[in-house]
Amino acid sequence: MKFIDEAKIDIQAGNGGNGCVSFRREKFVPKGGPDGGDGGNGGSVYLIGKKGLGTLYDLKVQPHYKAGRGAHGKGKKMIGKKGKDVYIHVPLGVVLINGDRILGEILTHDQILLAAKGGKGGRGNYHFLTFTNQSPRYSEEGKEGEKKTLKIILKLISDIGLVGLPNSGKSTLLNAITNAQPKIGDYPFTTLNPNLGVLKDDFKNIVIADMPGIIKGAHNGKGLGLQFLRHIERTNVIVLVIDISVSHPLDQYKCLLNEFKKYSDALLNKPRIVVFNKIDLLDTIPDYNLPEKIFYISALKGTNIEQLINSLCK
Ligand SMILES: Nc1nc2c(ncn2[C@@H]2O[C@H](COP(=O)(O)OP(=O)(O)OP(=O)(O)O)[C@@H](O)[C@H]2O)c(=O)[nH]1
Ligand SMILES: [Mg+2]
Repeated sequence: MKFIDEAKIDIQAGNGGNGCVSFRREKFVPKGGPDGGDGGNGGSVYLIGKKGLGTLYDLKVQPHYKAGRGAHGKGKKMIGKKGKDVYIHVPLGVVLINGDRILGEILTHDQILLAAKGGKGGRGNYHFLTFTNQSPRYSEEGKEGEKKTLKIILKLISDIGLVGLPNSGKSTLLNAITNAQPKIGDYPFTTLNPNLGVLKDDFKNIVIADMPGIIKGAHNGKGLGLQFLRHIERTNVIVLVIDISVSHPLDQYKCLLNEFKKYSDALLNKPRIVVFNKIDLLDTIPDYNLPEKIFYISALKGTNIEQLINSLCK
């Protein structure tokens, strides 16, 4: 299914049913009191997190949701039936935005978030019985249900994010250390959408995300950049994947940190490790001095992959 990480939906909760005006009519009771029942509450619209989902594709295809209206009250104090609720299934990691307000986010399976509240049912006329008015001909109308246009964005939830310039070998590394089988190619921007995989031989089910390549200016939306920096925000650890076989490999390191810095401090301050990839193409391996923990690997040949996995498991 197509990877979509942003969608706009129109949601409408149900109106409440009207309260009823009615009077008791019984044999031998000439003047019965008021007995109009309350209207039912309108149905609400909820979002519910579903673990297996990984895209907002469904919301893009079907952007309109409407909950049921409450039924009107009836005589004999009968309450109108409540309107049917609507549950919209969303992947874990979505953020709900209404205008410039964040309404909430969904991070766990079956987590429910109220997105639009149903209108309250109106009260029937028996509520308005007073000493001075024994036969109230008044009842309340049901309230309108909330109506909203919501922006929904998906920020993938993964423990570790593989980040690097195009062609540095991120997807090859994901393929080497997880169950995922991403597309690999000897040209830039092979990966157009994030790929997720679960770390091999690990009982903790560590999820690793392979991101599309990042280029200079990504924070401004250059390349595929900005859209995907968002997905790195939620990872616990960032793995910078750097192609060591090109001249001046450290330029990649500087470029990536620069993009992080311009995007947000939060991204820049996330724990990270540095992986120099493609050492099989070198005769001698340099020894760089960086503040991060460093690994020298060949994702293609599997060199030093074990050590990297062990470190990621910790
Ligand atoms: N020699 C060698 N080649 C590698 C290694 N890792 C990846 N490659 C090659 O580098 C090219 C790019 O690999 P990918 O894994 O697609 O790179 P990527 O970082 O995912 O690229 P984008 O998705 O475009 O950002 C492919 O031709 C890989 O076979 C390695 O350790 N050694
Ligand atoms: Mg790739």
